[in-house]
Formats: sequence, C-alpha cells, structure tokens
Amino acid sequence: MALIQDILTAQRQSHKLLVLLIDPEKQESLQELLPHLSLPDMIFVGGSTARQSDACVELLRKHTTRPIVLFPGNIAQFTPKADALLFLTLLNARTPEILITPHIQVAQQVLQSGIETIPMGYILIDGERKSSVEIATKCTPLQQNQINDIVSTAVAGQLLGKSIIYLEAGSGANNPISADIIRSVRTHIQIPLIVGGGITTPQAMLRAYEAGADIVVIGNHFEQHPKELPSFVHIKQQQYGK
Ligand code: 1GP
Repeated sequence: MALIQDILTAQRQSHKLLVLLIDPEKQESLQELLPHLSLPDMIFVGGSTARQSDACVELLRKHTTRPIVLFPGNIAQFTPKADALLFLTLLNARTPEILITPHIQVAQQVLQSGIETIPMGYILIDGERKSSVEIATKCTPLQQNQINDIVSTAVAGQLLGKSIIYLEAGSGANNPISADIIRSVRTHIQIPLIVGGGITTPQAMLRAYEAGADIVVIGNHFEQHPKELPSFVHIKQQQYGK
C-alpha cells in the first residue's frame, strides 16, 4: 500500500507516528542507532547540506523494514532507493529559486524512478536558534506569535493540494513548535500534520501529539542519545497503542 494511505489510516485511527530523522552527513552517530531502526514508524533521510543520500539509504535498508522516506534539503539528495519522497515546498519562501526551480530540475528524474511522491507544505517557524534551513534557503521563519499567518500558510498549502503539512522549528531548535500553534493549525486543516524541531523529551513529544500532531519527527536528540529511542517509542505506544 502507498505510504500516504498508511499515514491517512493512522491519522483516522489516532495512531500517532514517530519518525527518526537521519542526516546522511552524520554517519558516525548512525552506528549506535542501527540496532533501534525498527522501532520508529518511519525513517526520514535528509539534511540541509548533504550532497547525496544513496549510501545512507542502502545502509538503513539493511537494518530496518520500516519505510525510508526522503526529506531532502536539496535535489542532490534524491535517490530512487528510498520508499517515498516528500516533495516539499517551503511555503514561507518568497523566491522562485526555492519555491519551484529545484522541483523543475529534479521532476523528470523523480517521475522516471516511479518512487511514491508525497506533496508536502513545509513551514519554517522560529525556534529561537538560526536553523540550517534558514541559512541554506535565506527564508525568513514565521515567528511563533504569528499564529494567524502560520494558520493561513498551512491552509494555503492544503488548498494548493499538498497531502501533508510540516511545521518546522528547525533542527536543534531551542523552542519547539508551541502547542497553541499546533492546535490552531490542526483545527483549520484536515490533512496529516507533522511537527519537528527541538523535541528532546517524551513530554514534548506527547504535547505535540495531544495538540494535534499526527507525526513527530526527532533527529538531533536521537543522534546524541540513541539509547533513548526505545523509551520514546514505548511511551508513545502506552498512550496511543501499537
Ligand atoms: C529537523 O524537524 C527536524 O528538520 C528534527 O529536528 O533535529 O531538532 O529533532 P531535531
């Protein structure tokens, strides 16, 4: 079955999903995560600066049967070896070089590969730390108090036909996306909602789920504390089953 169908089924059943984000540039920290790769519901692969993700996907594949999904920071990270591609639009970017040029450059390669492609509206929100996405794209993040603008941006994404909205506080954010923002966006859109950036505790993960996130993405924390991954999964399962 297509991954998007699995995500929609999980959303319908209030079965929250936890994603482990792997940056292909940080292979050294990956070794300790390898024994735990079957615990998260999905694995995203991507980073702001990596120049390829082929080898990383191949390595992950040997250690998990979970879906491996590309969350690319640039078109060089595209590989047909993954299970699906988040074909993302940074909705608060304002330049065509970010909004559409890379998509055109990679479009035919993606189509020919036959990979499942999930159109995603990606919204960068200030996490009280300059994020690598902000540096790489020169996109101005929305402030956490601009809730109406954030909601409007998410609604625009849904109206444009995106299948998923991702609220991003930036990798290693000091301040993850607030529950107020998640709740407001959740009440205005029907499509699945991903939240990530700066989530470092099971409590913060649960807060995001309770506010309406369908999927929580954690990268840095599991890179630094790989042994904590099982307990996050356990706590999520206690609360939401599976
Ligand atoms: C970054 O939202 C993801 O794109 C995850 O952020 O690395 O801070 O968990 P962290």
